[in-house]
Amino acid sequence: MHRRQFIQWSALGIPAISWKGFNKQQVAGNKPLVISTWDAGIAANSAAWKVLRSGGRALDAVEKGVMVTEASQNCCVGLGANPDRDGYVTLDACIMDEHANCGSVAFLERIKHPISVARRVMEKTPHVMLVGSGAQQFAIAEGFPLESGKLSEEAEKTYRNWLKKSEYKPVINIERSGIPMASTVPNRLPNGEWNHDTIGMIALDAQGNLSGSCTTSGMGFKMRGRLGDSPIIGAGLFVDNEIGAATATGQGEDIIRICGSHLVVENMRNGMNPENACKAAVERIVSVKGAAKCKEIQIGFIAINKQGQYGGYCLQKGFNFAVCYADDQNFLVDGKFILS
Ligand code: SD4
Repeated sequence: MHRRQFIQWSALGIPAISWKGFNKQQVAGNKPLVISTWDAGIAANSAAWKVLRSGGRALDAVEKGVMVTEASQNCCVGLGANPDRDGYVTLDACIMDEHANCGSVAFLERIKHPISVARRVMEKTPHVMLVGSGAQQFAIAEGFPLESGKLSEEAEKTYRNWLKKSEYKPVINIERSGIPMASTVPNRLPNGEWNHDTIGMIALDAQGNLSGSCTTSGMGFKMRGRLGDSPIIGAGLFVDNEIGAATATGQGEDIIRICGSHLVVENMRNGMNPENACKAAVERIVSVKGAAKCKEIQIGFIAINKQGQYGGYCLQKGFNFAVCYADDQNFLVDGKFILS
């Protein structure tokens, strides 16, 4: 479809789709709408949806949504997650609203809700990003309690296991589809590894405004001080209220290299629907890194546009995302992938 035609159709409120490729993702008008990465996105979407269904602001929805994941001891995000290689959990998060206001924290320790600290950075400081002990000091000054710093039971076990070899393999887990998850702990593989460690969420509210959030414990057993894409505006998250919003998960170093989420939004600005915009960003990573090296990593992008269309794309089989646009519509979608 030509760009001009897309814009004309969109302006008329007509879904910019080809009938051959018809599916719900490409239908405009899913509003309000919230989507988020991975299976933990279902519970997070439910919390976000409560805000959206009552006419609330997308910004509140994306904060409340990912707080559920951050608070869960049984998840891969937040203080219950895997530590760095020195045994400390360090958290990164960012948030962005419909006015291009944004806030971010990184290398934050012993604070349960990094996403809320990121929002305070956005709303209460003249800055975008606070890191490390400065971010922690700011959080405490804002009334966030300082938590114990003790590893969760599961993370302690996994860390002890990792210490046996202490092998430094800075690679995000590739989801091994077909391997059943440990039944008691969602997102844990039976060998104790997390399946993934991030949630990115983007939402369109009833007023037609967009916002996004992204929060992570980063790579398990990373070097102390390592940051990925998740707290970096433009890499792990980007929102442009005229066009759309995108967020990323997977190997952060490669997402940063292409300013991934910003690229996805720019692709939408140039007329692509959300799915194709994500696909083109994944293709960019393959062209920068080379297909052979890409087999060792996973990257997934998800996006929504101003018209209420959504989509996602990833490098390898195994990535999924959660979509919610009605009380009874909160479901997982398997991301299409480019490597076979
Ligand atoms: C990072 N992008 O720190 C994050 C990790 C991630 O699922 O998404 N894991 O690089």
